[in-house]
Amino acid sequence: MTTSIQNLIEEARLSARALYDFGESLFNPTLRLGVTGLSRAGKTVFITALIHGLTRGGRFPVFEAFATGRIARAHLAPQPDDGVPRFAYESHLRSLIEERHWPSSTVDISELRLVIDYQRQNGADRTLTLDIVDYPGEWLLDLPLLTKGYAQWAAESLALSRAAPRLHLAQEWHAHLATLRPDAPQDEQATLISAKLFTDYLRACRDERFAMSLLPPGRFLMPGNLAQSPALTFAPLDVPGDGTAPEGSLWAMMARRYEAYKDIVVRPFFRDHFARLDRQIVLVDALAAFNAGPEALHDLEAALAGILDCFRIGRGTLLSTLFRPRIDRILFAATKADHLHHASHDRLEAVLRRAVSRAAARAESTGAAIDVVALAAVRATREATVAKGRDRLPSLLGTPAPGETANGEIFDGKTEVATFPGDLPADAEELFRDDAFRGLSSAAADTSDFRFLRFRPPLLDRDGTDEPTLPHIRFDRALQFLIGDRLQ
Ligand SMILES: Nc1nc2c(ncn2[C@@H]2O[C@H](COP(=O)(O)OP(=O)(O)O)[C@@H](O)[C@H]2O)c(=O)[nH]1
Ligand SMILES: [Mg+2]
Repeated sequence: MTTSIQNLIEEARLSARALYDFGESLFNPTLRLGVTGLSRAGKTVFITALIHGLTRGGRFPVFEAFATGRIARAHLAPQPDDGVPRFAYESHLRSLIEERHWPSSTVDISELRLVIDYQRQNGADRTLTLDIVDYPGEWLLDLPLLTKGYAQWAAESLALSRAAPRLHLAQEWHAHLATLRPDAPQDEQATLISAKLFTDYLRACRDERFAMSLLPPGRFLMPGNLAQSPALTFAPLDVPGDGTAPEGSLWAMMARRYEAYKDIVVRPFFRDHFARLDRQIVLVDALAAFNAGPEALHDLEAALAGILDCFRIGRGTLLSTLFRPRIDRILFAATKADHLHHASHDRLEAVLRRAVSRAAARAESTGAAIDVVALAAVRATREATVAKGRDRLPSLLGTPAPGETANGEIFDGKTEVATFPGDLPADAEELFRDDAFRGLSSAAADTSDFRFLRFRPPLLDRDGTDEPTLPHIRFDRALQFLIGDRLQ
C-alpha cells in the first residue's frame, strides 16, 4: 500500500516536471542526452570531445548533418537546471589540449547545454537544444534496488560475494558477519563496522586488478556529502528471505537504513534525472575487464543486464509519456578503442554486442532502439608497422603515461613507444568461456593475456591554427546514432 502511494506521489511529481519540460520543448526542440558509465569509463573525455567537435569543427564524415555542412553553428548556453553542477568543459579541454593530461576524475552529476543551429534537409533553418547530462553509472545500477526489499538485496549481495574472485576479497567482512545475529538488539557500533568492512570489500572489487562492475549500492564508493550518514551505514545480513525483522533488532535497523538509502538517494535520482532523459549512451571500459580477467567480463555482462533492466523500469508511466517520449535510443559504446589496432575494432564491438544481446534477451523489451559501437573519443595512439626480426608487426605508437610499466621498464611520460597490444579473437564467444584468458586477477602482469597501457592524450597537430581538432575513432558513428535523426 505504502509503495503504491509512493508511486502516485512520484508520478505526480514526474508529470509536473514533464509538463514543464514539454512546454519548453514545444517552443524550443530539446534533446536530453544522458552520458553514463562506471567511474573511469570515459564520460568526461567523451563529453569534452563532443562539445569541442561540434563547436570547433571536428572531422566527422559519418555524422551526416555535420559532414554535409548543414550545421551552421553550435554554441554553449546556460544550462536549465540551477541545482546541478555545470560540466567543467573549459578546464577539461585545457588539460587535454594544453597540458596533455586526461581531465581529473569527477564523481558527481553535471550538465551542459549546447545549442545547435542547423538547416533542415528541406532548407529550413532550425535550432536543436542538446542538454548533456553526465552521471555515474553506479547510480544507474542502484535503480534495481527500488524493486527489492532489504532481505532480497542482502541475499543477492551475499550470493555474489561468495563466488570467486569476490569471495577472497570479502573474507574480512564475512568473518565479521558471522559474529552478527540479525535478531540481536540493534547495535550502532556493529553496524558501523559491518558497513565499513562491506564498503572495503566493494572497493577491493573495483580495484583495476579485479575490475568488477556490479557493486551496488553505488554511493558506498562515492558518498559525496552523504558520507557517514545513517543512509550509507548498513550492510547485508544473513536473513531469511520470507521472515520479518523483530522490532528493535539489528536486522530492523539495517532494513530501515536500506529503505532510507532508497528514499534519499535512489528515488530522487530516478525522478529528477533519469526519468527526464530522451537518449542515453552507456560507456563501457571493456579493456579494463580484459586486463582483469574472465570474471570481470562476466561481471560486466551482469551489470549491462542490470542497466538494461533500468531502462525497462524507466519506461514512462502513462502520465509522463503523454508529455514526453521515453528513452527511445540507447547506445552502448566500448571506449578507448585506440588501445587496439584497427583490425580489432570490429572485434571489440562484437564482444560488446555479445554481452549486451545476452543481457537484452534476459531483460524485457526496453522499447528503445539499441546499438553498439567501439570508439575512442580522443585517439591517443597512431598505427605503424614495426619490423621485429623478419616479421613486420602491426603496432601502436603512443606516449605511455608517467609511471606506466611494461616489461620491467618504467615510462617517464615523455617518450613515445611502439607497443603490440595483441588482438582480440575473431569469435567474440571465445572470450566468454570461464578460463578463456588470463588477467591480473589471477596472474602476474607479465603473464596475463592482455595488458593495455595508459597513454597520454595525443600531441596535436596545430596546422598553424589555435584550435586543433581532436583525433578520434568512430566517434561520428556515435553522434549519428544519438542525434543524427533530430537534425534531418
Ligand atoms: N586512450 C584513451 N583513453 C581514454 C579515452 N577516454 C578515457 N580515457 C582514459 O580513461 C580515463 C577515465 O576517463 P574519464 O573520462 O575521466 O572517465 P569518467 O570517470 O567516466 O568520467 C582517462 O583518464 C583516460 O586515461 C580515450 O578516448 N582514449
Ligand atoms: Mg567524469
